[in-house]
Amino acid sequence: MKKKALITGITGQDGSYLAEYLLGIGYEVHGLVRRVALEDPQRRFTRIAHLLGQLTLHPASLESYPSIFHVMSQHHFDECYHLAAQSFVAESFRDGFSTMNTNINGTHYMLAALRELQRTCRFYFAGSSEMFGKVRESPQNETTPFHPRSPYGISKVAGFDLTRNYREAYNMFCVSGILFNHEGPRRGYEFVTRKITSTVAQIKFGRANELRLGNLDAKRDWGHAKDYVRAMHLMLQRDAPDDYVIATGETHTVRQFCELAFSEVGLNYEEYVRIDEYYLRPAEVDLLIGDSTKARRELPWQPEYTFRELVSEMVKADLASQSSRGLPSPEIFSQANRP
Ligand code: NDP
Ligand code: GDR
Repeated sequence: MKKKALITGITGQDGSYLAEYLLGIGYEVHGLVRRVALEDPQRRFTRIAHLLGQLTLHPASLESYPSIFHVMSQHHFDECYHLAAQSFVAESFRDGFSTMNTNINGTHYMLAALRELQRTCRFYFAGSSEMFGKVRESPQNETTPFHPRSPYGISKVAGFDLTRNYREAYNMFCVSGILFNHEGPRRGYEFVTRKITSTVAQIKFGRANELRLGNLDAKRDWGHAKDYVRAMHLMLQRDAPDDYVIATGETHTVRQFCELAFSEVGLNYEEYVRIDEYYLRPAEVDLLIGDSTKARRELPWQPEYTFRELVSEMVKADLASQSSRGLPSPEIFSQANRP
């Protein structure tokens, strides 16, 4: 019998890689998507376009418990990966209320519907290193206290607590992955890595002449999303539910990311990068570096991509896109968001 998995956020970076991975190991894969996405598949399903014939998609809203309940009442799932979220930290400062609503209530609705209808379905919650925020120790592991620095981080701590509470109160198999930043060619254009690599490609093709960024000194533990979705699956294969930190154990500054990305095309980042205060955050997470010893020992899991390979793959993919068609500048998205 094929195992059946439900993925929320299947149209996002991780959802698309996870769907691909699960299909590859013989799962039947279902996804929850917004109704508007079904009405506009060409634009909304770009990351899963190549998988559409193999997926079963259900319209549902994270803001509506009945819509989630309805899907759960129609199908039995072995595993549920709850990835859908307002995932952009900067946006959570601009609209903390909708971030909280989607990320906290959405998670609660998923858990409550499972409890009501499918108690044996294993549940994965997409926790985040942003929960550590103003870090109390380095590197950060499963016992490091949380000190979130944004509405997004706060919403993820609430989701983590809800997930743990369903595990403890109702004896359900509910786990959180505490994943550090993970990237790849399918990353959204507003996140700093993709903003850098897509602009590097535009500069190389003469379609842009500068890259406006905020804090170049922030340090992140960046891995590849393909490696990280394998860890999500492994967490649901354990005998007992538990939470795991997933990270490379290396940290780099935004500046170092720029340096490497520009050097991939033979350019010096200092000639193109400009500091724009608009991109500074009201409260910053200065340093993240994860200790994934527990995951490496128990799942067992380890990343395959190096930092250098990640940057190189992202730059090459954006160069290929630029050579085949013009992409909108990431500045267009960001400018549209300016108050
Ligand atoms: P993306 O932003 O690429 O994808 C987010 C997904 O959530 C999209 O499918 C989006 O759907 C969906 N979504 C957002 N808001 C809603 C809503 N109101 N109702 C229904 N669906 C919604 O995120 P990632 O793939 O990068 O991340 C996946 C999860 O992992 C997120 O929860 C994120 O917070 C978390 N995370 C990510 C990390 C990373 O470095 N990537 C690290 C740690 C945690 P649509 O396409 O319709 O907008
Ligand atoms: P992050 O990712 O906030 O860590 O959250 P992001 O790529 O947005 O920022 C990383 C760091 O880069 C600095 N930065 C800029 N960031 C953006 N987006 N744009 C800029 O111009 C810019 N200049 C500097 C930021 O200040 C920050 O320090 C990601 C998301 O995927 C979350 O959903 C996830 O939970 C965490 O990673 C782990």
